[in-house]
Amino acid sequence: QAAEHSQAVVIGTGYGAAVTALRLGAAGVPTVMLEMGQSWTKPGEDGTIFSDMLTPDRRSTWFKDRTEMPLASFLWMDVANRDIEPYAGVLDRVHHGDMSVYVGRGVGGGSLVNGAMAVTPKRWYFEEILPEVNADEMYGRFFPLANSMLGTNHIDPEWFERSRSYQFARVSRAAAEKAGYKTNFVPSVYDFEYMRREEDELVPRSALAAEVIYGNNHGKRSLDKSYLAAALGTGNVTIETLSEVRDIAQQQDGSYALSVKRIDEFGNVLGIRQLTTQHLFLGAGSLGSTELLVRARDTGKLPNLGEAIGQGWGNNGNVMLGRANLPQDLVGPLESGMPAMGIDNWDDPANPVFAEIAPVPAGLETWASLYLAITRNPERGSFRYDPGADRAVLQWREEQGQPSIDAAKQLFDRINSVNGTSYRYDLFGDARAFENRFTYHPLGGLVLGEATDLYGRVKGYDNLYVTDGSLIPGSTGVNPFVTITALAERNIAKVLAEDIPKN
Ligand code: FAE
Repeated sequence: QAAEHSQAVVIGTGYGAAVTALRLGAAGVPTVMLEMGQSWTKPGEDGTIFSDMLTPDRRSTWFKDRTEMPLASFLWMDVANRDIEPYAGVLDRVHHGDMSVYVGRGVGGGSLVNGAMAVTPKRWYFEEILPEVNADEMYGRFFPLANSMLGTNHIDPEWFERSRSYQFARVSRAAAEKAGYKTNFVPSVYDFEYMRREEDELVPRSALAAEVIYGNNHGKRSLDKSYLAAALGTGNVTIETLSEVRDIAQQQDGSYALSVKRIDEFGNVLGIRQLTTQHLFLGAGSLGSTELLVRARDTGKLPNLGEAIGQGWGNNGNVMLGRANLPQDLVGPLESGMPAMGIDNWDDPANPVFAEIAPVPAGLETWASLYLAITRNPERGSFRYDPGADRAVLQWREEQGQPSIDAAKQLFDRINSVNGTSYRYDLFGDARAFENRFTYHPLGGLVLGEATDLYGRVKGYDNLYVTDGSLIPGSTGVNPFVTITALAERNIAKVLAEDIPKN
């Protein structure tokens, strides 16, 4: 069977991929996007597209027979997880020894499952992690462009103060402020006006109905509603789903040949498709894009790839923890699934921590305050190719997470001592207070300026590009999708101007 050809191919449909496809399509370049997950547009038997967190079904999880929630237990009881039928569900937890990584699967990538927090990093920190990127241009042009395209909006502070669904955040804010810490509202791509109507029971509930990590049926401006809708609207972009790129090779004429495994939603293999392209853009996320290039290098298909491929991976210093609230500090049974506030101690040189005040949308009083802390952990992991499994395996030891725990502990010890509270030890399946065996924020593996040039062009090859979170060197100091989006906008503007011939 002869290979099909497309001028440009974008692998994945997450943030980096979606930006790239839109800009290519708008410039008139015929572009095929290849996504291993499904398109989440068809309602299931219950009339909804996604399942919620309290009664997850097969749609929740990527090919597992049991769900794998970040909060493994409550009062040490295994109440969070459910047995399910293996299926091409929306959330994957990819296991790599001591670290597992949550990623979204489907058209929209992580935007389908994430908490919608749209945070622009502190400029001084951005300049530190990516010193060779022009910060004036990023903060003057590309961050504002990314936020406007993503549909970032801000909570009405007056509504926040009286909303039942943010009582949990007000309780956490009071505890942090009593200890002398500053809190900030965080912008979001969840529509706060919609949420307000949810609370008033004027519209179907989503954030207020325990929907977040398995997808939101309403309210969220995920990429399928923003960048990808615009990309399809150019008429030059098509998206092929349930299509996983397995191998990349270069042909004699310099073009790239891809092997694409096609499956149905139950995992039955339908075939291997061959596709060739002039310009290949990797947007499969930190794990996905890094694996593709580590595999291509170590199987000899792209032998000019260098040592920097697979290096510089970090978890954005993620660590999760819970505090036990005082008995009188009720948060109530209704918690918005979308965080709207963080404890911002990032500017403290001695102990920088940015802790998102996270919900526990359990539908009952939990007496718990939950946090996802982002810390400045200098530890980095790397990927090694395992030929037996044909997989790139992350090298990361549990001890490498310790600096994150130490930083979070310093901040929350103080909050606890000032407030007379303690940690929750019942949330992570055993008696630990700090969970650092998973991350929501995989970053790096194909670091900008190391594995690629300063615009994401892979070193050693022409017309081969990285667009996603794998460019960022392990840390952004805030939740990463705005940074990934803005950097992708900057890079594709350069590539379109210099590398792609005008039709
Ligand atoms: P990503 O969005 O991961 O997209 C990669 C896509 O490529 C996915 O759709 C994959 O299925 C697909 N793919 C992978 N390998 C292949 C292959 N070989 N062939 C074809 N397709 C492939 O990449 N960030 C924030 O800024 N704010 C938040 O509130 C937030 N909350 C989060 C909550 C959760 C539960 C999770 C999991 C993440 C959260 N994040 C948050 C992180 C954010 O979603 C993540 O940084 C971005 O999605 C990464 O964007 P990329 O473009 O790198």
